[in-house]
Amino acid sequence: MTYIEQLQKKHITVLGLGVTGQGIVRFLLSHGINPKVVDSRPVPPCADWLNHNAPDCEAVFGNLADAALAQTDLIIISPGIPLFEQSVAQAIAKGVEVIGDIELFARLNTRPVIAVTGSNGKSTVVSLATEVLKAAGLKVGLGGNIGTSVLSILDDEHDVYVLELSSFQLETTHSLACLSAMILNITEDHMDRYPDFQAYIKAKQRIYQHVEHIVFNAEDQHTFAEHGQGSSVSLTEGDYHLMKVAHEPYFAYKQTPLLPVSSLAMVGKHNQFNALAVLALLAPMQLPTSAFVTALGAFRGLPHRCQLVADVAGVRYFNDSKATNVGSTVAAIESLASTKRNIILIAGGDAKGADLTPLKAPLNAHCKALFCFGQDGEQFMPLLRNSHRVNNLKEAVIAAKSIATIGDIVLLAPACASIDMYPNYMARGDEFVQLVEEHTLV
Ligand code: UMA
Ligand code: ADP
Repeated sequence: MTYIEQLQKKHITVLGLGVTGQGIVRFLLSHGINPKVVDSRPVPPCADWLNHNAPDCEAVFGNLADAALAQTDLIIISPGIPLFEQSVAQAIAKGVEVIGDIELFARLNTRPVIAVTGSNGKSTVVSLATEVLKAAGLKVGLGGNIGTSVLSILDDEHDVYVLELSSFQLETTHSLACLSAMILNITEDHMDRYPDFQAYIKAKQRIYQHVEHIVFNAEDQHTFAEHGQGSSVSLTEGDYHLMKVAHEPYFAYKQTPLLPVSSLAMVGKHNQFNALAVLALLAPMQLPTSAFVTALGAFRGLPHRCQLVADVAGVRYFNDSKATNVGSTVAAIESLASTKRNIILIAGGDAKGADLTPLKAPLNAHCKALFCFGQDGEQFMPLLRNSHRVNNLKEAVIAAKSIATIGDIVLLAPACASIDMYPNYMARGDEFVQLVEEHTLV
């Protein structure tokens, strides 16, 4: 009996009706399975879609305790719901199997998988890797935490899959076989979901469960695999590293130059690391160098990641709204830093329980002022002497502009999630760009 035939005989509950839940329901329907659909939100994001497309599915919205989760054979759970959620934990205790959509994908997929997790850089690395594979003429399925349900890309058309995986998704993944996989870095994030940092690391480490070619960050021991050899990446000390050839920096493997750093269109040290990560991850694919040259030269980075949005009267404005944790804000400050303390940082929002102290050293070394806003804005105030509390992003942009002088950088890198004031980080970044346009172009 195929795995799909086994599923057809089970009573399945899809828990969560956002992007993931919709992908799961759509997939099950296409195989003749009508799951029960449950969400703790009274009106989940895809409720209308379900009404129109799957009227025969039983739906329970609002209270998980009403959903009889323990009376089902299999729960396919969305990443936003923790396994310790009371009704879920009770179902697990009663012996109900609980998996995520990545696990379902893993059980059905037959193609090579390149998988990436980490606290920062995932989307950039998977997008660049995808561009390289496409430049080599391959059909690539890109999905996961980047925003596309993995089940929506599962078909026979693809030669290879590139998956961005969050710690939440990895918690419910057991059998994902990868050709290569990497944890890019681990710094504190999601401390509102995990009991401690070790638990977050443990979730990320699950990516190495069944990997042929392990790739890790030579400078971050949290990314090292407990079992198995692999390739390390670091600007200075990895198997994949930078080296100079006739004074020109090159991406290199074990002292052999591969291609010049100047072939990378993206700027910043962290993006050079990301390019090395892509070279390491794709090594087992044995692609021609020309594919890397084409993709590295064409890929200019994703929006809202350290993006230069305006240069007005010698003041540069950068939108790094995707800096939703401390590590990414540190990376942004360090990659834009010069010998002058010329950065005016705008930060704040929902800090997700993070310890902000790692920001103190880079702030004091490179920032002339800090404007903080949002739910946890007050927590940023002690980090720098020249800190100011403002009520919103608009006040921050106006205040930053008023003190900026030629050569300065105004950087939105909030080190926080946006959900206290915005629907998502894109809306926050878009508002920043709009405010910069309105208030700087006089
Ligand atoms: N929620 C409830 N009740 C429910 C179900 C969800 O309150 O019954 C809440 C969750 O707590 C969360 C929100 O609804 O606050 C969304 O959760 P979800 O599981 O429905 O999310 P999806 O829409 O399915 O999107 C998820 C990922 N979201 C999360 O893990 C929170 C998306 O990553 C991912 O793109 C998508 O699956 C496709 O794989 C987003 C994200 O923020 C970008 N990820 C975190 C991050 O990158 O830091 C991990
Ligand atoms: P993720 O998908 O892990 O959130 P993104 O590529 O979307 O990663 O980038 C998120 C944030 O992290 C952005 O602010 C970006 O500038 C920053 N960033 C990108 N690559 C790295 C890296 N290798 N190390 C640290 N920060 C990074």
